[in-house]
Amino acid sequence: MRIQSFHIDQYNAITIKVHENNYRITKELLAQKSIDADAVVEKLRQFQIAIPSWALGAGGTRFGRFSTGGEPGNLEQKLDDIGLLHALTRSAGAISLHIPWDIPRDAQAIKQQASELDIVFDAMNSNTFQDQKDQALGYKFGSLSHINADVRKQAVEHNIEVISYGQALGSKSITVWLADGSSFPGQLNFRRALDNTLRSLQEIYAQLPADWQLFIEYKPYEPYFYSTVIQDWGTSFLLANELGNKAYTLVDLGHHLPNTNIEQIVSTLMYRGKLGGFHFNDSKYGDDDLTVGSIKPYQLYLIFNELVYGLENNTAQNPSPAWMIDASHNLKDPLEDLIQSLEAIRLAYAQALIVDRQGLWDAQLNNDVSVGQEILQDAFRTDVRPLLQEARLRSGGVIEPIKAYRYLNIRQQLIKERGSVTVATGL
Ligand code: LRH
Ligand code: MN
Ligand code: MN
Repeated sequence: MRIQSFHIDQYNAITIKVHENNYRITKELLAQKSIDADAVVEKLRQFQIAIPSWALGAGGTRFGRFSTGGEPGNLEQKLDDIGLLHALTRSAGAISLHIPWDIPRDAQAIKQQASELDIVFDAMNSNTFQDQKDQALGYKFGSLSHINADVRKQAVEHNIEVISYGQALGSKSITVWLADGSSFPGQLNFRRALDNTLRSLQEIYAQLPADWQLFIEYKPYEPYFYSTVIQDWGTSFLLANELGNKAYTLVDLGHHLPNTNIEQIVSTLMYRGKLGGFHFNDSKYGDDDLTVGSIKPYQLYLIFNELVYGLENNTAQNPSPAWMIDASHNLKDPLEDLIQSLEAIRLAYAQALIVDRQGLWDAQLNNDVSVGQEILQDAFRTDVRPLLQEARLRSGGVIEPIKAYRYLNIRQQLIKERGSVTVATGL
């Protein structure tokens, strides 16, 4: 199924009057605070978020997997699904591929399809945390950090191959996430494992095209439960610094121990120009990969507050980070889930854009703690949904994507086209 502009118009006609009124009220409200709503809308229109190729099917847990039906069976169908998301929201104009889950067999055709759907290729992801069929050596005891040089070499070569798949598609970055670690004290020599990892990354980095970036993702635990070689932002930052100016840290929101102050990590990384990208998701306990903003929307907003502060005013040295979702689970329709994630990210961004920066700075200068909090919470408590709706409308999308998705019976159409028992590659 492809969404045509008459579908969009048909749905928007139902809801346009209510929206126009809401937008007018929001615009007046912001004008009273000397904020230009149209300027915020313009920024929202530009803001695109990459959809992970592995989140388009119903995710599983290690206990089970329940198909939603109509799931994409190959990369072409995944692109079509992102095309649907992008047509509705005008904010999902990128895909992040995981290799080998989504190897582009015919790069030219895939590129062509993506460009018809107005989708670009964001960071490529390598995978040395699973053994693949026909793979000579196993990753049970690590990959880039492995004690055996042959295993390291195989893992390095895989990453280099992922870069070349990305080059064929026009991607400009690769994300490396390593499961490497240990589950028992005594299993691993920490320093040796870190040193091996650095050397392996250096070999990959040496093959990185001049206009590419390498993102190093960290995670404290899982799949191993005693130690992880790249356990935190400090380790990732250390490696990125050693590698050079094309290497950056990637922050996955689910990869922190409970109560970690992620917004402060964001601020510190930007201070040194080393924040490369995000994997957005939400969690209550661990790396839960739940819908963005479903559990801790205030934390998400505080993260965007740092991002906007850094990007708009103070951090010329930090390139604009890659915005990617890394969420999937086994309850909701994955497309509805992704629409909700996109909305949550953009809400947090819009709220951060309307923070009274000067007022906040003055409060900080005066150590006026109450006013600082008031200012931050005032923006958070402002209903900015009409701004997002207006941005979508102006870009040719729908005012209310989830409602439109249901109104247009998209899942039913996909089930009709692809069948009701379908399995997508991914987690
Ligand atoms: C690891 C991770 C990493 C992987 C993805 C599938 O937990 O966040 O980004 O590539 O999940
Ligand atoms: Mn991730
Ligand atoms: Mn994760």
